[in-house]
Amino acid sequence: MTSKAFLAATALVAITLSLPATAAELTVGFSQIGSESGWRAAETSVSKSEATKRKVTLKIADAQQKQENQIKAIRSFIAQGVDAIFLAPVVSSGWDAVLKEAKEAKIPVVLLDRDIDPSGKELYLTAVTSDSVHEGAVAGEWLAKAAGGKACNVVELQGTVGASVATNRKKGFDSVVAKNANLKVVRSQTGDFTRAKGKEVMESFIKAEGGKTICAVYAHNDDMMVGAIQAMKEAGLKPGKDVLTVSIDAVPDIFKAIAAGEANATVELTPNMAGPALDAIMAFKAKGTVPPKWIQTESKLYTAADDP
Ligand code: GYE
Repeated sequence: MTSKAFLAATALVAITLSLPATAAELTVGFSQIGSESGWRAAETSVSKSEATKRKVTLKIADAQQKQENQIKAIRSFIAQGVDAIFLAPVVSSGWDAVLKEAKEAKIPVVLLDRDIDPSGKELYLTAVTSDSVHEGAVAGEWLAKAAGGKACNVVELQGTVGASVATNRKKGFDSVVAKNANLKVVRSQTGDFTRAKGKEVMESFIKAEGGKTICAVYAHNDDMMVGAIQAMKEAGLKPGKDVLTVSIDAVPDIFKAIAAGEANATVELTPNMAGPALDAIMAFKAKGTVPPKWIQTESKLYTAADDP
């Protein structure tokens, strides 16, 4: 081999070695919150199939709703040297230290379905989420129309305390209430996004308010509404008829309730957050393409009129 040819050959080897990982070689660690809702269970299974479609190895760690478990999972992903980390942050604050560790290890982080505080903006590559303030506003606008100007006492079931989606869905709904003097939120409490808590809190609302004075229930997710519907039925109320309902997620069980005339409206949220996140990571790894800071998914209202 001439020295020129040798140089060319070694250069080629060097180029080959430095080529970015192909999709088949990518391993992504996903710190998932848990399985508090039907929506979240769907997100987990869709994430698995989206990863399989793209030949990406996806390692999912279930944090059982605890931020400390999520922090541990992220540290373990860093130690394993994964190519990227997906994080569905249970609450919005307290991520700076661990995300700095990921950044130092040069592992890109993508947020899925919830946000972290703005101070952490530099610590992740992109966030795949819906506009959760808008979702709350869509729910509020539906109720404003459905109430038709009549005085309407609303009870609100909030999501997990400190979760971006709970703060934002409340904010969006409140902005509509502020413009409609007939709407009044008389009770508002967390139901932690679960069916069991949604039922329990609704029972306490009914006790405190006397069921008949409640005109509408707004729940930050469908699971809490399904629990609330149960509570209303047990108290002899007719959800969907005497009491208007609007919630968020569009899971199969709320459509069943809508079809049965026991719920009125839901705002759809796609469980496919991982698909766009994987595409962003693959393009980033292969070509250095930097995605937009926010990849927004759609939110759409469904009622019985849509015949879902
Ligand atoms: O709406 C709720 C879940 O973060 C968008 O979390 C997600 C929310 C979803 O438990 O059902």
